[in-house]
Amino acid sequence: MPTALITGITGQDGSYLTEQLLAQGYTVHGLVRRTSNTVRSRLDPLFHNKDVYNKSLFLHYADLDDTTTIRRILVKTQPDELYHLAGQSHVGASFDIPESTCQFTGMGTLKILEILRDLEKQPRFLHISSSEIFGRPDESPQNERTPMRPVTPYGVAKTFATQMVQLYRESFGLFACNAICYNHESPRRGESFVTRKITKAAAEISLGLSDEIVLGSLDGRRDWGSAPEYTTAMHLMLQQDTPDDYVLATGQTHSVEEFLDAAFQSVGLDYKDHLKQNPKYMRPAEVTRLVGDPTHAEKQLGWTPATTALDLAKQMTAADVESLKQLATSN
Ligand code: G4F
Repeated sequence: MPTALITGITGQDGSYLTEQLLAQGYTVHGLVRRTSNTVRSRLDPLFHNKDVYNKSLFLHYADLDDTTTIRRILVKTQPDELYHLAGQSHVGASFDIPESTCQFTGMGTLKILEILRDLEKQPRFLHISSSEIFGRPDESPQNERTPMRPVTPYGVAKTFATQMVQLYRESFGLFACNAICYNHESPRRGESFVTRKITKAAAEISLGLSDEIVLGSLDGRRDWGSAPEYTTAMHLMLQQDTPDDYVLATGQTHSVEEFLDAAFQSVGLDYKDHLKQNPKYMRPAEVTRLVGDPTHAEKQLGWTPATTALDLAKQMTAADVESLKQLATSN
């Protein structure tokens, strides 16, 4: 059975992809950062499963700038597929930490491509790119041929990485693909992203644990889809005969305000009774008109996004209510 290596395995996408690959009989290796905090909550069920951990799932310590260690792990594990999900992924934070964002998100990808170039057995490679590469595009919806016009440090770093993947595919013949992902969410989304921040606050307020939510601008519109649906498509990209880039999106946008309203309404609340706004959550520049055209993924991969943003608002709020209730009974 095939072997996969995943960078960013402890994240939202990494955890869903790991579950999907293990269910298909893969052996999965994951790179994790060495920190004193060993909590990896999204992987906990697999990590504590004696039939899985160190049988078909293995974790290895390596930072993205530690090329010697990454090369050693690649030579030792000989993966058939390499999913590169790791990197600083918070757009707002990238304005505060542009250097490390470019170092990990941009240069981190180039460093892996350079290692792959020298390997005898080259795995198929998938880079998780982002709609942020389009920034303020001239056309809507965007597809794989839309010119890149990033307006955030994160978007610039992702543009560099995306173009390097294309260059290594075209110049060095690597089987290297970009999954150009629009926002994709789930109950496992990090709590600093707006969707999860909203659904967690709605759940807390509905249970009487808090009374307010503090946000930045509500005007931004996003093409929000479901994370496990997007990781399914990521796997399909590496099963094709030839490498290519694919936009993963729903083709529909909603404003932050619409998502907020749907989440609060799902637990019988009016967000206007609880909202405060703070400029600290507003960004020096915002992307505009970002909405993806997933036609290429639909035709080539047979992939269709099924979950809408408003479904996600309800599902994620219900999951947050459930986990808060469980926490209360376990304490
Ligand atoms: O949830 P967000 O932080 O997501 P953003 O910036 O679109 O980035 C996410 O999606 C990209 C595309 O897939 C990824 F490349 C990237 O890695 C990440 O996963 O913000 C969404 C919107 C923005 O308009 C922001 O200004 O929500 C607005 N917002 C309003 N108040 C807030 C807040 N965003 C955050 N994070 N926190 C707030 O309090």
